Amino acid sequence: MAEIKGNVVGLKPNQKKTLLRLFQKRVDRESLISWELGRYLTEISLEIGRQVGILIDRKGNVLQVFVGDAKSIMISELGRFRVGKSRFRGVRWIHTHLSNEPLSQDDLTDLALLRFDAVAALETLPNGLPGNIYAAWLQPNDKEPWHVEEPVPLDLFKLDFYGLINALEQEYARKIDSRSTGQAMRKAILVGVTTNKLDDLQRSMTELTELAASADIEVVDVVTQKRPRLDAKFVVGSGKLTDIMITAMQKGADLIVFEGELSGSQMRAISELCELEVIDRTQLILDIFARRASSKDGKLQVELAQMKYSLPRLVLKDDFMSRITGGIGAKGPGETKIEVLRRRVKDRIAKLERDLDQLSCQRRRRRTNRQQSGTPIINLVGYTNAGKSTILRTLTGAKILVENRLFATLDPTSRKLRLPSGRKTVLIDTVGFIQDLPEDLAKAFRATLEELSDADILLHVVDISNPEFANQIMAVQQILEELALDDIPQLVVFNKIDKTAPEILDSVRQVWTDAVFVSALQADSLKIMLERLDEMVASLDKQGD
Ligand SMILES: Nc1nc2c(ncn2[C@@H]2O[C@H](COP(=O)(O)OP(=O)(O)OP(=O)(O)O)[C@@H](O)[C@H]2O)c(=O)[nH]1
Ligand SMILES: [Mg+2]
Repeated sequence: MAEIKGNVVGLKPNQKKTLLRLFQKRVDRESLISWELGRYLTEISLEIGRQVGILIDRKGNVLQVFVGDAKSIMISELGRFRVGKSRFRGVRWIHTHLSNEPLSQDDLTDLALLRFDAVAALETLPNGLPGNIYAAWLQPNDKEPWHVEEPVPLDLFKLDFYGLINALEQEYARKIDSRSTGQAMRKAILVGVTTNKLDDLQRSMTELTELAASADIEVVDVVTQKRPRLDAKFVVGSGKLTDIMITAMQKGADLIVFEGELSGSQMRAISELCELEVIDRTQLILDIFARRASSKDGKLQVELAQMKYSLPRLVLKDDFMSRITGGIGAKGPGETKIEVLRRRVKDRIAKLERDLDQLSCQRRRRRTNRQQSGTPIINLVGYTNAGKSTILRTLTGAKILVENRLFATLDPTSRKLRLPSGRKTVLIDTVGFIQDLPEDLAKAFRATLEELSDADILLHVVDISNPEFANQIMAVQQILEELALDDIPQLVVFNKIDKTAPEILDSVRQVWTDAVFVSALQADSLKIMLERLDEMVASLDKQGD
């Protein structure tokens, strides 16, 4: 039943009746609003001394009527007008002002967030007739999200509204389609919030951008915010979130990636509000790992990490759960759907762990054989993208993947390597490290990382051309410590000297006197590294005697 919404307290019965009669009004579909309807609105507004607003659909029907106060008006309960992402809402929002003022920031934000076809404010003249009309609509280019028309008196306002909206909507749909079909990359806004220094956050955002690229995600905007405290519900402030939503709409983003780790309820709250997919850094890394995993071990380990990550976050996704659990499996007495799902995930985790244990037994046998042969094992370790695989490839000619992305390598690869002295060794390449390695991932990759403990020597590869190399060294050392690998003899290899400024090289050489400096792309530069390895292997032999 038709009803007037908003600030209706104190209205006289005949005023309410006048407002209710708005539901019988129609606008022909070519125009934004007719003079007659405008006049009806301003007259009743003047009489009740409050703003009056209406929602009109594409056919020109009045769908809802709202009453505000003298200065403002709010729209509530829009849920049932929701539409797909590629379209506008098919509804325009027109309300009166009691004076001659432009659209407010709230009006424009509503336009953008609620994807109205248009918003307009109508001036109420002292005699109750309509004055100026202020209209605005969304525009699909990248400058401003909306176009605001110059105000004109309503009787002079001429606009082919129907034609305009159709054209705009087609343009929007084209933009959106180009990203959802085929090869086009997903578009994301990266969001970082900190209670500490913005500089530190900035560095993490740079790495997050690289992670996104490694997951084939195009970054359309990077948003950072410093707050005294993180918002419990949305992490960022609500004003910032509004900005993010508007930018997402403008630039066609369908994903928000948060730098920190989000709880299940935060993720859900944000994605429900924005109608966008929301993930955090850990999920992004898991996603990259999932795309890269090719061996049986790798796949099992990634799935295990994903399951462990999702277990504590399952709690809130009701509809998702009911879809999964609907009709499948026996439900124990008294068990709720969430418990059923959790139990399944736990079962799966247990199974994955068993499978991985088995694989790690097999590996252990292989490794024992290798150790018994007395061949020294040299393991490449280091920050992701440092050039580990490139070194292995240059030295052994191994046909392995080398790529300018984070986490190009997931599965360990080993090759025989003969040192200048003629000594035979085994050189192993492994998954790269990253700062704040997600715990679930570290746990899941236990088997892979465990293998490092067999190494006789660690070749710690550092990308010295990366401005963050010092922090990266620390991050790697910390992970080695956590894995109790920090007592294995280590040779620090500064790589990519071909693209590093000489001043930087000089100053690092002075501090790191035990390290070697190479370019993995130039085989010659690796000679000195091999000689040092020879020395280290020789001293291992002495220790062994
Ligand atoms: N200019 C230059 N580029 C290099 C050098 N070494 C490696 N690269 C490039 O750096 C990128 C990363 O090399 P990878 O060998 O894949 O690095 P990685 O350490 O194995 O990385 P992950 O497997 O992702 O952990 C590639 O684009 C390489 O071509 C070097 O000495 N100089
Ligand atoms: Mg690699």
